Amino acid sequence: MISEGRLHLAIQKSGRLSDFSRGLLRDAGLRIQNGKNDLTARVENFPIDLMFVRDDDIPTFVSDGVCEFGIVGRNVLDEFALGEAEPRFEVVAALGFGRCALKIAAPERLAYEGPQSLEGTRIATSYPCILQDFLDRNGVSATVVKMNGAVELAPRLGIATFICDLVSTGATLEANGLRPVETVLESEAVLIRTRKTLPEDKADLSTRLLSRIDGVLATQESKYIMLNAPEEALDEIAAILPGAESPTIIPLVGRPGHFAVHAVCQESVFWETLQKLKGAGASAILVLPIEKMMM
Ligand code: PRT
Ligand code: ZN
Repeated sequence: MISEGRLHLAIQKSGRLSDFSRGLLRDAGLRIQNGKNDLTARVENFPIDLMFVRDDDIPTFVSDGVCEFGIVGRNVLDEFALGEAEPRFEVVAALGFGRCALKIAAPERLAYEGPQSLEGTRIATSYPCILQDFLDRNGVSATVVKMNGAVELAPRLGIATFICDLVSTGATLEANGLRPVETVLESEAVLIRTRKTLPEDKADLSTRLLSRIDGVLATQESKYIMLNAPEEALDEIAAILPGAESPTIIPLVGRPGHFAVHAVCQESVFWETLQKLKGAGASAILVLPIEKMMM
């Protein structure tokens, strides 16, 4: 199953991160073959094999070097890492999807005045290590009750007073008469790499893969801006362009003293930015998406 000379990347088989993980790899130009089995797939145009697994197994696979790379939520990764003497993986990129927060929640009517309100209570969670670490850092002693799912039911079942669970919209908490009182961890999907030393050919492939993924992440935020402006406005306009280095300035034919300004902006371009550019003297402002970028 593990082929020599190819990289191995573990992604979630099915769940909240699967489609986004596949989407990211597709945007990085990887053509994923539909394999004969549903555990692995070959990438046609890059020497990499994908492994489809439970998200909880991804940190182990990458730490052991079974897979050189993996995509997993920071919540799952931190829970794993807290149980390890030394991390055997490193986070190489935050991917901007799978965003959620691990929060402590309390029954709506229960008074909460900060972490000291947790003293001596029972808290149900699927993230016992992260929660224990939070309690230790806050000098609180409480009983951590490990549950593998349906954590939000714990207060109603009388298993615990508080819960510590992932929240994205907050609808689940609300539906169960709970309200968030503490944020323990902000999470999103991350790309991780094994710390095991790779042979030279695989190290080169890793660099190529990372450069493609960095390119995709950079283009998600980046925009190409084109505008026209009189010479006296150029300095002010250059200062407004968000995250743009050295814009290209081209003289406009037939309009002496007027220039076209082209720039790659590496931060979000909002309507407010366009209004400021116009106020500074810019006209014919165009904002274009960038399809590919390699720095
Ligand atoms: O089968 P496998 O073990 O691979 O999947 P899984 O069931 O363990 O994980 P999955 O697919 O549910 O989630 C994968 C990852 O998505 C998580 O580890 C997080 O990093 C991320 N993620 C983002 C979330 C959420 N948002 C999320 N809202 N994971 C879970 N939830 C759950 C939460 O536990 C709660 O039950 O959604 C509910 C709350 O959602 P809201 O919108 O009502 O607040
Ligand atoms: Zn899981």
